Amino acid sequence: MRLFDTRTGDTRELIAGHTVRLYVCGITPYDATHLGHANTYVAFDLLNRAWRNAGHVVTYVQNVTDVDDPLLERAERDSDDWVVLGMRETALFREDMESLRVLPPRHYIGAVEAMDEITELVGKLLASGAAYRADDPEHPDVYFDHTATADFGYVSRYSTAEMERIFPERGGDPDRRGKRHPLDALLWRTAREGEPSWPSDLGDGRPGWHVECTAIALNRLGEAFDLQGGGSDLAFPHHEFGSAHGEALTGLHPMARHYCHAGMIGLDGEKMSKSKGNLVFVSRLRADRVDSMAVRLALLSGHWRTDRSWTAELLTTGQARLHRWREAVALGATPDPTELVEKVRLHLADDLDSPGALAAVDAWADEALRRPSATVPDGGSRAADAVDALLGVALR
Ligand code: 5CA
Ligand code: ZN
Repeated sequence: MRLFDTRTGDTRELIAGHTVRLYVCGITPYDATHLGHANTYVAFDLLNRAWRNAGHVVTYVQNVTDVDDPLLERAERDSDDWVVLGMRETALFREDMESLRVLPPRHYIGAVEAMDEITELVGKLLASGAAYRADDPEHPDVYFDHTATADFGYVSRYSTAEMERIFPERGGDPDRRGKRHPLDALLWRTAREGEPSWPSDLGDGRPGWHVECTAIALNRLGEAFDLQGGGSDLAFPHHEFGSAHGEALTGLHPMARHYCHAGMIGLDGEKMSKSKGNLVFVSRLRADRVDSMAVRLALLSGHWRTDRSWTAELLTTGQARLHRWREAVALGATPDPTELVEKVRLHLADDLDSPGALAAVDAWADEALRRPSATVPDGGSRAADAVDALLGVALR
């Protein structure tokens, strides 16, 4: 399996043992799953399927950021209970993923249920000197000193200027008083009036965002796990700090062997994001009786790392493709799919080249629908099984 690695900036062989240890960042459940989220999970699902198909056992871990500022703010805005909001959106996410045939992770862990793991990790970072208390007697929050590990910035490979620009846009608090450096990231926020908090040796409070993933990943996958994944907006600061936390804890550099980031999906040219409100929800499409397999094919028609837009045309093309593939499979007797299956495997092993894999199935379906003389009786069902196993598209 060759995959592009954000950290090294090149496409390289990912040499995995029999068991592959995969961590993909989960949702912050304050709103429904849009096609941007879906694209990221479908991309890593493709990887999961390619590994399994090659005989690996994949230990897949994913978190749910079920307590964080965006969730609390949305609950406040809508006079909703943040716990109920999180539960509702998490349940909807799981339904959406199931409809898209995204294989569920082995461990699906919320920040709240991992609270003890998180506080233990923060305690260790404080004890080692990688973390410190903000110089603020009223709220002595715990921060991670971003200079605690050598070579900070190696995941995203952003310059200091870029990091300083992006940090406040993605949850960072450069102007918080009492910090050693503007770029330092929150590990533990001491209790505030009206906010949820948990008792701990650190004092009552709640966790910062990055440390949640470090604790959940390391405690289930162990040191130097194979791959940390998410959308490209997570490279910095989230994975940068997550890796630095892990490195400060274990002394191993880097925390994960590969860092992979899926491209951003926009709507008609603009990044799809909750704050812009230009969202297409998976659940909306489902409610409109759109076949989720066509949605999956529409997402897979672009390369996983490429930023791209969702358009009505993309979906129409996905629907037409699905129809054609199903017609071919329904013939029963079709051209021998052996070569097709091998081609799809090779395309996936080549940095998850889904457009190449789709084109190979297209060619096979075209040939089948021309009704050639050389066919095998079980061709259709064998092709359907392979397309389902490797691409997650059900054709029957
Ligand atoms: N809970 C954190 C990760 S620990 C979080 O980022 N949650 S999220 O709900 O905001 O995003 C979930 C996943 O969807 C992340 O991997 C994120 O990178 C990805 N994502 C968000 N917006 C888009 C988009 N427009 N296109 C592609 N992926 C996206
Ligand atoms: Zn995460």
